[in-house]
Amino acid sequence: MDTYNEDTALAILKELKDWTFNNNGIEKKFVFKNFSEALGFIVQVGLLSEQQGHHPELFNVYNKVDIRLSTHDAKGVTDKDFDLAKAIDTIT
Ligand code: H2B
Repeated sequence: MDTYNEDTALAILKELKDWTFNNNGIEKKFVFKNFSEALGFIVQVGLLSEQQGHHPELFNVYNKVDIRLSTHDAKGVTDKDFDLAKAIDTIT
């Protein structure tokens, strides 16, 4: 699968909300009311990931969840990452 360079990735990201391009991946930070809400979100992201066969890097501290998406097999950002990002945005 083709990877996108930074310029093209940034153009596609304009159609998404608050995702940034960093070090050949796309990233977004989420803040919730408490750990329970954050954990519920993580579980939903996990289910989406399993549906799509594509998995995020997740970092959680209490009510915060940082997500980083990249396609490890392709060593960059592909449509799989944008598809998962769009799906994640529908559950927030
Ligand atoms: N997730 C991500 N983010 N990148 C991958 O390259 C990847 C994945 N590969 N999930 C998938 C699983 C692959 O290993 C399996 C066999 O589909």
